[in-house]
Amino acid sequence: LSLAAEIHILTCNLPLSYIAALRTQAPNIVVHRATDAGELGEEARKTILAALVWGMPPHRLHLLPKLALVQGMGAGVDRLLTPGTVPEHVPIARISNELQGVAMTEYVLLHVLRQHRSLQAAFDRHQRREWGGPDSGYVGTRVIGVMGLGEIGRRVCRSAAAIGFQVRGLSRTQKAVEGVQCFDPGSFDRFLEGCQHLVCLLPLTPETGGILNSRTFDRLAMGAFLINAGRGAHLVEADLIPALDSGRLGGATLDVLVDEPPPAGHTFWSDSRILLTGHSAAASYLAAEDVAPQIAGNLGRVAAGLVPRDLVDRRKGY
Ligand code: OXD
Repeated sequence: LSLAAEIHILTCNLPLSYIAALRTQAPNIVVHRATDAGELGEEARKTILAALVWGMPPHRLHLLPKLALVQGMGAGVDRLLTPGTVPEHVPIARISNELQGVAMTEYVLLHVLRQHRSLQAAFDRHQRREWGGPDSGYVGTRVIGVMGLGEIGRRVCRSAAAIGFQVRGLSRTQKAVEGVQCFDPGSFDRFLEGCQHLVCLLPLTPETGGILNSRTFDRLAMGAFLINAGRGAHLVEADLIPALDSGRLGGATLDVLVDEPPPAGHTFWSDSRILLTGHSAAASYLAAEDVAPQIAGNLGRVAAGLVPRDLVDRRKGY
């Protein structure tokens, strides 16, 4: 692949560490920074081949006649799929890295086990200098429902099953994962029925927005725990506190919210039944060096007129 040639890229906010890591693979990248493609001169606009994007992409990408790739820098691409954001003919790619699954597995197991073993109560007993603790119950009687069976979700499911949990998985199309009971949306209620932990790892699409709502919660076991590490808009925020108040939910760990960071006055900050983890679940291991080869590979491919890898399917929305 032609990584020796100059490759012009546009970004508004790519950290310098990423540029440096990319340069070790593609030494001749030329970086243009702008939040709006219209801020660039006519000549520069004509040279740009790819846009590298965290969160929202630069505006008016349609002004770039040679744009052949919009590379999202995370697993989720919902913001790139907002109509009018990336021109229809431009392929969108996302980051796909095994470490995302490793980090997410660690995150989900941490919080499921924390909930299962009532860790907060142990801290409280320690504070009171109280010895001993309750029997948490056999792990094999506990049911975890994982929504989303992509690469990350499947790894989470397999790891939870290996510890001994009963694991159910939900995906848009029926999947088969060893040791996991798999469901599709047609059997959503059966998937939810009696789950003690509900874990959302879904991509945000028109079908999945608001899926964590009171109707969903009502089908879980009494006192079930919620973990949302998908996108903030999966949760109907107004339904959470009532579900906690009624005892339907026993607690919630939320890595993502619609407004990030939430305002200081947001009720979720001050509710001890809720833990906010600040959109850190899967990012923890991924360094610039881990993603640079994938991005450089895609830059080389588009420079050579080839189709980039790890493409997003716009119809599916992920
Ligand atoms: C992602 C994220 O999409 O970190 O990868 O949210």
